[in-house]
Amino acid sequence: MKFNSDFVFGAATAAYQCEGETRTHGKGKVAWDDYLEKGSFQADKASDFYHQYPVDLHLAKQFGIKALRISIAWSRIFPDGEGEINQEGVDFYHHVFRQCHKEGIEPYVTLHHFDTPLALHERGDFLNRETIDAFVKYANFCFEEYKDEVSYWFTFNEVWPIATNQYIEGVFPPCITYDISKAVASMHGMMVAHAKAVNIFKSHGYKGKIGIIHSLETKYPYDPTNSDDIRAAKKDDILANQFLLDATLLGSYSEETLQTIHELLDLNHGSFHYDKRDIAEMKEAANQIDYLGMNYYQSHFVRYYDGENEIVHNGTGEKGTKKFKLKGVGERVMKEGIPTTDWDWLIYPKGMYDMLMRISKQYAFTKGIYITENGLGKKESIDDDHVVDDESRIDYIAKHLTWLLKAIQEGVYVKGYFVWSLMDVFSWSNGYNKRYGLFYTDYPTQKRYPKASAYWYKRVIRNREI
Ligand code: GCO
Repeated sequence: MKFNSDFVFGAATAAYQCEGETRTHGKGKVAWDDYLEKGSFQADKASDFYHQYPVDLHLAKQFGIKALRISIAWSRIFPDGEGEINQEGVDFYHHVFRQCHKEGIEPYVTLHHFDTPLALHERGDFLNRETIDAFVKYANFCFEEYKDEVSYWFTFNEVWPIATNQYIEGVFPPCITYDISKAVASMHGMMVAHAKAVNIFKSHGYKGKIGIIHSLETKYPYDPTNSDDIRAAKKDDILANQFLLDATLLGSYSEETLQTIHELLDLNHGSFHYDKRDIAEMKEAANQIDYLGMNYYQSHFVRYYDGENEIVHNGTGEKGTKKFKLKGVGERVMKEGIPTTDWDWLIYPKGMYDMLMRISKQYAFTKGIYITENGLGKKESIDDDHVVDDESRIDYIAKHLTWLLKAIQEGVYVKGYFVWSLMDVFSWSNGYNKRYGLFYTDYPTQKRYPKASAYWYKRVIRNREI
C-alpha cells in the first residue's frame, strides 16, 4: 500500500529552537531568555537558522522534502507583543518564505510555538484577555503581510503541553506547579485566541488555509479490566486531549468534558469560568477551520491513584526518574514490553492510529489531519566520517508511518506527515542533549550532516512507500 501522490511529506522546526539571534536584530524578549540564563544551556545560537536558512532549505530540497513547518517568532515582529513593529523581523520571514519557494518548498507556518513575548507573558500570558487581543492583532498582521507567500497556517502549537508545563509540571516559565485552574484557563484563553484568529482570517477571504496543532497522547487504562484504571485513563484523556478537541472541533465543551474538569478542579480547590460569548467565536471557528494538526510522540498507560500530586519531569534525560501522579486524574506508568526512549517516553505507534480513528469517529471530522510532528529524540554523536547511523529513528518513523497508512486505509483523511525535526534543534528542557533531526547539527561549526534517516526518508518520499 502506497501513499497517494498528494500526500505531503515534510519536516518541522520552530523559531526559538532553531533561529538563534534571540535578542538581536530588534527581537523582543520572551520569558525563555531570562529563564534559560539561570540554567546550563541557552537558545543562542541554537541551529543558527537565522543565518543558515538557505543551507537548510537547500538540503531539504536535495532530500526530497517539499514541505517545511516553520514558526514565526511573535517578538521578532512585535518586540513588545503589540504596538511597534520591527521591520527587520518582518523582512527576515519574507526572505525565508521566498527562499522556500525558490527551493520548491511549501512553508507551513505556525504563529505561536511556546514563545509569547515577555511583555505579555509578565502580564499573565494567556490568562490575561489582553494577550488574546494582542495575538489576534499579530496574527492578522501576518496574514496580510505574508498572504502571497504563505498558504498554510497554524495558530498555536501544542496548547496542552504549554499549559501543563507552565502551570502543572512547572518546567516552563513561570514554573508554577499543580495549579489546574490556571492550566485550564490558559488552554481556554489560547482556544479563544485561536478561534478569533481563524474567524478574522476567514472574514478577510484569504486564499490560504488555517488550523491548529495539538499534541495528542493516547491514554489507555493500565489494566483494561479494572474500572478504576479505565476511569483514570478517561480523566487524563479529557484533561489533555478531549478538552481541546472539543474546543477545536465542536467549538464548545461537551457535558462529559465539563463535568470531569469541574470534578477535578473541585478536588484541587480550583474552578473554571468562562465568558459564554467565547463559545460563539469557538463555534464559528470550528465550522471554518481547514484541517487539524496532530503532534504524536507517545501514549500513556494510566493507573488509578488517589494520593497527592507528584510530578517529576524527566528533563535530564536519565531513564527511570519520570513520574506523573495527579490527584483526581491518575498515575502514568510504564508498561511491560513497551519500549521507551532515552527520556522514558513510551514508543507506541499504535497510539497514533487509535487517536486518528477516535478523532474521525467521535468528532466525525473529515476535513483532514496533518501529523505535524513525530520523531525520536535521542542522545547521539557523529563519527569521524560524519556518519550518524540512526537505525532506531528509522525504525520509529517507519512503524508510525505503517500505522498511519492503516488509518488511511480504514478511511481517516490524513493529508500529510512532518518529521520532527529537519535538523537537530535546541530542546526546551534538554538543551542540546536531545537530538531529533534528519540532519545532524554540529553546533560548534554549525555544519549539517545528513543522518542515515535522511537518506531513508528521501527514499520513502520518492517511492511513496515504507
Ligand atoms: C523538546 C521537545 C520539542 C517539541 C516541540 C513541540 O525536546 O524540547 O521534544 O522539541 O517536540 O517543540 O512542538
